[in-house]
Amino acid sequence: MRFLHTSDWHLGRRFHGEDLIDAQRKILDHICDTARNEQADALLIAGDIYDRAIPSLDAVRLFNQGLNQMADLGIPAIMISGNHDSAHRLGVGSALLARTGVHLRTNPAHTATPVLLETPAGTVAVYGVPYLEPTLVRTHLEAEEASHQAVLSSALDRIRADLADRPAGTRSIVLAHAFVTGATGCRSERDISVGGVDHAPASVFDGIDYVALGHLHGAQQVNDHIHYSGSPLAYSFSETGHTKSLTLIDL
Ligand SMILES: [Mn+2]
Repeated sequence: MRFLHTSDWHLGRRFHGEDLIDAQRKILDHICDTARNEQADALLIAGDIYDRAIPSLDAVRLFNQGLNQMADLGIPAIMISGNHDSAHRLGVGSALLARTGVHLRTNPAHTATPVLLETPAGTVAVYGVPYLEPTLVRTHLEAEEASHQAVLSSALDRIRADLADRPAGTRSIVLAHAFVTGATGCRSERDISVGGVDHAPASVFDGIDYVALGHLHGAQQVNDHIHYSGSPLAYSFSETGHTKSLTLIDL
């Protein structure tokens, strides 16, 4: 089974005063064309859909167009909110959109409720972990402390518990928006540190077959099964050396 992983679209972002909306429109076309041409079974979008919590009208129009394009693909799209998104605003209508195959996971309460994909090669449970702001979600997730490691660990414990109840052979994918220890940032990610710590160890994702990460704008592998797709466009001069890409995964 094949997945197309992308993140950090930052719709509405401007670059030193330049409007990027046309470039972003072309990128959304390219993402949908690629999903179609590569016969992906699902599209994974790991957060920072918008650049701002209150996006520009042009950004909202483009997102609306993108939703229609994704629904027309005829494959599921699973999307989470990132630290730049307003989870509540992005998540409006998510139950209705799910009927079209576009699954917006923006509520931490739904992290352990997977989107189940039935493919000829078997079942895949796809879990969407929206960006977790430690101080806001700590209580709900019953985390030990308000840190990225603690809240992600709690969310992943719930996911592993759900997975343990599913039939043997069920494969798992987690979407998350986080800074994993050892990965490389650049100048266009907003600081998410809490008490001086902005990262969580890769071990929080132990037991998951593929982790589709967002947040860092450079495409990179943390290890065999944990990847950042990176942003599809450069959003700062610190990204001059990046080769922008989408990540195609055969699981
Ligand atoms: Mn981002």
